[in-house]
Amino acid sequence: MSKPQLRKDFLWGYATASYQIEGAPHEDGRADSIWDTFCRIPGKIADGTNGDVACDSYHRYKEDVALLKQLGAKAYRFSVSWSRVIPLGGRDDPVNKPGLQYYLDLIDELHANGIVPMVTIFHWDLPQALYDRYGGFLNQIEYVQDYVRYAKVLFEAMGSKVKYWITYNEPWCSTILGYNIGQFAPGHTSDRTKSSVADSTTEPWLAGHNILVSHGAAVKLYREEFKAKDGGMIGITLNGDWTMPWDANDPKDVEACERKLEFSIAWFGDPIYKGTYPASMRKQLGDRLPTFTEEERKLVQGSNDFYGMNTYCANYIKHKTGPPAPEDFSGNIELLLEDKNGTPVGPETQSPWLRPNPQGFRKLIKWISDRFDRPMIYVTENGTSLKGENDLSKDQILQDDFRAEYFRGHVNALAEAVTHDNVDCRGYMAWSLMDNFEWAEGYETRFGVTYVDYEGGQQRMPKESAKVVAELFNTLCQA
Ligand code: GBH
Repeated sequence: MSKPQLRKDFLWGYATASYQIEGAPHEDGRADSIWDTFCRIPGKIADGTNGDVACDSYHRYKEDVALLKQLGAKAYRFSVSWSRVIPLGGRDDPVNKPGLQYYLDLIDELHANGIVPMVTIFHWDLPQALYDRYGGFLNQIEYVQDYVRYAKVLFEAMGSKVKYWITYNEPWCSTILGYNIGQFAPGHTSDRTKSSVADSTTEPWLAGHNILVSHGAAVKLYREEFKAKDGGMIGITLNGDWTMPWDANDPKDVEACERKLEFSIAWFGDPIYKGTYPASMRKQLGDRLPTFTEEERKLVQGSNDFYGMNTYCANYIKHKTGPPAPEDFSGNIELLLEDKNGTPVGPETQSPWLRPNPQGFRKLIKWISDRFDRPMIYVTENGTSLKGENDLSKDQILQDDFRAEYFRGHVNALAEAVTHDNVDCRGYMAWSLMDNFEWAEGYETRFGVTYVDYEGGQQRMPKESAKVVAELFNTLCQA
């Protein structure tokens, strides 16, 4: 068998997201997003923090770009804060020039340093004004038009300089964590101890549907008015992790694994690649899952130029007996970290949900490739936290062998999938360029290949893993 390798022009680099790094929430006219307001509610963020300062990247983007260059990155995936560009968010609301300028400057700085920008249009930080005005995602008529106009502002301003567009980061998180469990903004859940509004049994499915339609509408606009002259590609980024049966000898656990992948990935992927929701979801959710009108289907089906893949870990899956709970969102399964024999799915990290499993990565990328008929794939996030990292001294943090080993395992698994499993993968963005605001976990959990000294003047210091990532790609991308 030939040696695993990657294309010579393979695009590798690092990812971040606006609310997690920028800070400056009220500078130059930016208005609140749903994450600014969510962080103010006591108890929502583990360490009581927020993104008010984060990595101060609004003021330090030149340092960020210098860092990328130092690390040898070929690309940088960042996201745009909608409420920085259009503070009130809506299609008739004014564009905030200085806010937009920040991203234009960042893009120019990237180009000046030979780094390819990959722009995520939406990474969870919906303008608060749109939530207040009409409930955000839940109002299709208003939301789709507002999203498309926002996207248009970006295409017009940056289109000539951006070849990679991502409409949404992980709609599963915005919908399930935001509208079912309530762990993420805007915190909707049927659990009345956590939220006084909302219905977990219907809202996530409606929100997901409207997100898909708005994605399709933005792609249509891009293809009709920008693609020919700007020559870029546009796609969506979906998250999902590999599944393995809790009891490999129980066909019901094996089936449950497939169902779980459908509930997390094919929920969005099937409409885009096949034009319908997965049968397993229709069966369990009935008409709580919206149906595509012919017009909606035309917008959504075929709307990916590439598939953006985010994944971190794997899970063992055990089928549940008895009917699914009405608020169930995973296909009536239990998600477990050990199998029947007590074998852990991977070593512990700082994130309770994250157990690294490199071979699971290889199987998952093949599953995605097979299910969606071999799309061009860009891995848009992959990375790990490290148990207790935040409690270590700076010198110890810089020696992050566990993270380095994670990247060795995953990047090699990727090269195997490309070389032996007929997967068409063109790029890989590690999560993350630097430690940053880890949402509901605050700053306790670090995901960076670069240490950020939040208290010591925001110094950025590359960890061992940053060196390893560069070595891996420099070795693999020679073909
Ligand atoms: C990504 O999501 C995000 O895009 C990125 O912003 C973030 O910093 C990064 O991961 C690291 O977390 O607690 O059992 O409900 C990753 C996908 C899916 C991971 C939901 C956490 C929570 C599972 N996420 N999951 S649970």
